[in-house]
Amino acid sequence: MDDQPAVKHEADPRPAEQDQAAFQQRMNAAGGDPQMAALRRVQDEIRRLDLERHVSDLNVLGYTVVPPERVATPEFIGRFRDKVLEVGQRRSGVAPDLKTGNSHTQFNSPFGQMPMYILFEDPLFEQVLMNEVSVALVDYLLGHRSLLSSSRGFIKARGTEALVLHTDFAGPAPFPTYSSMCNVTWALTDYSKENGSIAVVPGSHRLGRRPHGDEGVDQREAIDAPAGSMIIFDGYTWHGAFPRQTDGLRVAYANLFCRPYLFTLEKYQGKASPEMLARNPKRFSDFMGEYLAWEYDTPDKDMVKLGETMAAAMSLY
Ligand SMILES: O=C(O)CCC(=O)C(=O)O
Repeated sequence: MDDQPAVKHEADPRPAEQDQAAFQQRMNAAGGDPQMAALRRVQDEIRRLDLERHVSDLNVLGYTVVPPERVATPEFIGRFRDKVLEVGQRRSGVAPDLKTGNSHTQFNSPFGQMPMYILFEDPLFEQVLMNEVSVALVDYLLGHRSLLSSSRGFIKARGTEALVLHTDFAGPAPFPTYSSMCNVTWALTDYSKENGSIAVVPGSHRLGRRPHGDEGVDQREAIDAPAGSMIIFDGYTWHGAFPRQTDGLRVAYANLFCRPYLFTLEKYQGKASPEMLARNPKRFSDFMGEYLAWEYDTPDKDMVKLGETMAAAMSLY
């Protein structure tokens, strides 16, 4: 990658597939049960990266905020924010005015300007996807072979309407007792209520359904987080956004993930170039869904690949 990785924990240095000895050790410890071995791998990563507090937040609150110094350098966050703004400008023809925000008052939507499907716009977004804190917490919530469902930017100015509370998970209630989707949002400018931060209802992920009417509005909390923070929430957590009341732009980027038996919001399978696949760890190709064997159109389906897909779909971790 010519764009040098600046994310501290840039890539998982020991994915199970590349470290056969560690994998074999876990398999032995798990009595040959691949699901238990996967659970151990997830646990090892949480411990190695010292993420226990964030796992506890995800369980109790349904969201967690990882501080900037744990995820990336200020230099990387600056480049990241500029890339999102660049994509926004390419998509709309509007040059963003980060200082006044006047460029974006025209995007009259609670989402502001929301360029979608942007992973392929710059290799920097691959580094974001493979950030090892993000990978470890996504693997904890959705298992180690979950898929990237969407990659999107948010550029919002003053006056943006409040975004109503919703869940990202779109299935029927009651929701499953395990997580099905999650959202990893990077705040690329400072988040506060006045700045139009995400609004969350702590603990709402446990209700297993989406809010009815105004339910939850009084329990909304703003996320106060400096630029560069990584905000991770369960797909069942009730969330929205406060209206922005300050000048300038609120810039953010979100990767959404789902379990491998769900449809992704955006199409990734078969879309990453061979160069992209080659320059990234294997987990990247799994995020793209390269291993999946759904939707086959031949009578002589590769049963090994189908078995691998079924095992990934059934694995809690
Ligand atoms: O960041 C925002 O303003 C909206 C976030 C949101 O609702 C989402 O990503 O699902």
